[in-house]
Amino acid sequence: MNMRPVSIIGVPTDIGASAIGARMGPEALRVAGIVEAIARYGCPVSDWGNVTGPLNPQRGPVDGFRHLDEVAAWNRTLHDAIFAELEKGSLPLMVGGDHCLAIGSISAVARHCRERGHKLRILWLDAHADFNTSAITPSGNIHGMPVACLCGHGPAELTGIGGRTPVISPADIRLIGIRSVDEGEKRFLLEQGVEVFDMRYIDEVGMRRTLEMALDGVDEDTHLHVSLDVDFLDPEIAPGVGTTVRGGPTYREAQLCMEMIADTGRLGSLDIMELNPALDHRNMTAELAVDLVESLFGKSTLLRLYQS
Ligand code: 4U7
Ligand code: MN
Ligand code: MN
Ligand code: MN
Repeated sequence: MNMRPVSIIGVPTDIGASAIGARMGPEALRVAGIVEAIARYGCPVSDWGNVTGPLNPQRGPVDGFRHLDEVAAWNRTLHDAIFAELEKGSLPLMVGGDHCLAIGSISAVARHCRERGHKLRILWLDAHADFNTSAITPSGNIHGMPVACLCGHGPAELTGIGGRTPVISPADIRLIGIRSVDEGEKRFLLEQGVEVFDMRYIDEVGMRRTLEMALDGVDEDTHLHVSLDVDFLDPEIAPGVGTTVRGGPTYREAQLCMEMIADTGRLGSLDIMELNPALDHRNMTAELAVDLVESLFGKSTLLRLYQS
């Protein structure tokens, strides 16, 4: 179980998305009790409030990107905030905010791993692959591009944050829960050899085997980063997101996923992204996200102690 102090950093923006509202995600997660939920399992936790950045001007795409300058500004700020937490020995928990912000958080994590000689494994839990580039994006929204940017495919403002391009190699990341991929994106994923555990795979082999595969090779030198896009979850249980896609993991499948991650004891950093309270019902999606976070920090551990 994690015993590193958890540092919560809110990032109130929807600068990389079409639907606005994810800017309210950090507050909705606080209202749902994210701080208390982590503290309940004995983890020291501090809430550092929100970082700040440019407003969302809601402009159209320019050369295949919407809001490139603003996205870069948010991500630079975030990189610095998260890198500082990692250096202190904390486990940074970024609460978003749209998913373009994972460029900043993962750039910090990758730099930390590089400097400390840790191996890095990223689990990207999402309905989407987020592997578009300006040449193939159907929307220009940068929340559909962070995995590509991290792998070095994107504008220099986004691929070089943290001092090295590419930030990660495709071998560092596993995409899980995927069920909506654009045509060009599909080809590019295959070409780059990104490992994708799509919903068909989860249906056929189950969440348990999927996680065993995705965590294969994780050892005591590995820093495990989890980037949870809340649209990973089935929209029946998680309606509060801008880009719902039917056919996602059920409540128990999602819990099992978190429990298996907790069991590794290697969780080093976490993003909870894309929650859009404007589209939610009575904060139910925020409460579900908090429930899943509890599992990541050891909720089921006590039950397992009784069993053994
Ligand atoms: B998210 C999309 F076209 N692929 O690029 C795009 F379907 O962070 C959606 O996973 C991206 O929520 C969704 O705009 C980004 C679209
Ligand atoms: Mn998504
Ligand atoms: Mn995403
Ligand atoms: Mn989304």
